Amino acid sequence: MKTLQTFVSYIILSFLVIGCSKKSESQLYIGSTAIDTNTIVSNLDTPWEILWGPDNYIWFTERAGRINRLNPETGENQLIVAIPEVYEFGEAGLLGMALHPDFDTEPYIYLVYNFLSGEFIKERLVRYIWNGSTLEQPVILINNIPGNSYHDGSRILFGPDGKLYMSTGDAGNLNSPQNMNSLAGKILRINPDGSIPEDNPNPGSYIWALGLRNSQGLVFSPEGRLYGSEHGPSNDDELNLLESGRNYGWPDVAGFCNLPAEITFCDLNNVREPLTAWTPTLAVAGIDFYNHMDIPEWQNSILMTTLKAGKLVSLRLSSDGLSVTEQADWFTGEWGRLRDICISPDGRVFLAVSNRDGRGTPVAGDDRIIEIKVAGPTGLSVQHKKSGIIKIIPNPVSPETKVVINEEYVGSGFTIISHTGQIISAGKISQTQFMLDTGNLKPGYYIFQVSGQVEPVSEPFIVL
Ligand SMILES: [Ca+2]
Repeated sequence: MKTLQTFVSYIILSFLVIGCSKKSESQLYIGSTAIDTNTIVSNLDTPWEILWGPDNYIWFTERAGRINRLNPETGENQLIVAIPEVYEFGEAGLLGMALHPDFDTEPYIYLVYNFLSGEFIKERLVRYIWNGSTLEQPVILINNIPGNSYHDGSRILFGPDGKLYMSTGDAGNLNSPQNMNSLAGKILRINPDGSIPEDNPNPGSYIWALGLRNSQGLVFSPEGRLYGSEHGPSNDDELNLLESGRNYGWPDVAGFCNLPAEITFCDLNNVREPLTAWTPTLAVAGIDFYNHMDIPEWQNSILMTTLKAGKLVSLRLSSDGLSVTEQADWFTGEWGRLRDICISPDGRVFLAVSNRDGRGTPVAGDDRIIEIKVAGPTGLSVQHKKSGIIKIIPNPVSPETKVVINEEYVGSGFTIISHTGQIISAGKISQTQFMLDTGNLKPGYYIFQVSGQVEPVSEPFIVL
């Protein structure tokens, strides 16, 4: 009987352990900051784009054509739709995704995917409407972009100017990146309705920057600068600061303008050199900007996933954003190929593992999405740890909302940060009570963050 009881207890205990899927799998360190890592969803196939939605869900694509909506708190994953037109072959398939910046009122989802046109692989940008349960009413915004089984890009994201930015690969044609009549090997800038912005650098053209080989990572910094990762050939992966009308050199230039022929080309063609280049290559993929206080080692850094090198690279930027001042590697070999990254408003980092993409060595449970967070309370719960330091009353806010803060913070600076990590406004605290100006904030989730003379603290608030 005792044996049976022990056995039953063991079974119950096993279920309890299995049930605690959110429990930390391993504790690691980022410099001196202890972090926990967790698999929040597993058994995926080549998750390609992961992004944090305004609904506080993670939205992600799988390359075969699936779009998913993941509850990051429970791990519950909802397959929204599978798009039958997607042609997955080699590197081709369903690639980038972006949500309209005013998603609450304009629930548009933008997708880039490869498809077959006769026997040729092409690429298109499509806009769908999210109806609360699935995607409907697809509208093709740009069709028949050159595609191939490799070098298709493509990341898409909205800029602070409300325009959609899209990277395209050279699709294996070395004549395309320098050809202004081809949309391949470019950064495109597009109105949300698919039309060409009037203020693009080349009138009547989507082309905003040229000379790219295969860019699979784009991010805007809080200051509004656009950075891109770029797959080099067998040398010279790049991190670029992308600017309107600039030429990034491919295929005439790889990496810096340092060979005689490259120097000549660069002088003649307004080439902007990369901020950093890597030889041997890492296979650089998705990037995001870390702007939280939880992990000081990553503050003001671009975090870059890599496929071949299987690590996360942090690239700290100078205060003017024009150079990389510090570079460090994290999690090398821990999970395998890393395809993309997103960061939650409270500073958790999520990585998409990509071992089923045809070039990896999948293990049981691959592919997966990994959550990285500081051990203990994260930014969202800093208020609990430092209860009483900042009070926002009432919250959700009203026109009469005031901030009450301890005396020791008078003289400190504060910032209001959006759910995407963008700094919305900043100011200085001159007294222990003051009105919070939220008049120009759109409905959403924000963080009131204080830093300066003493230990930084933050408090989330909601605008309805
Ligand atoms: Ca070079």
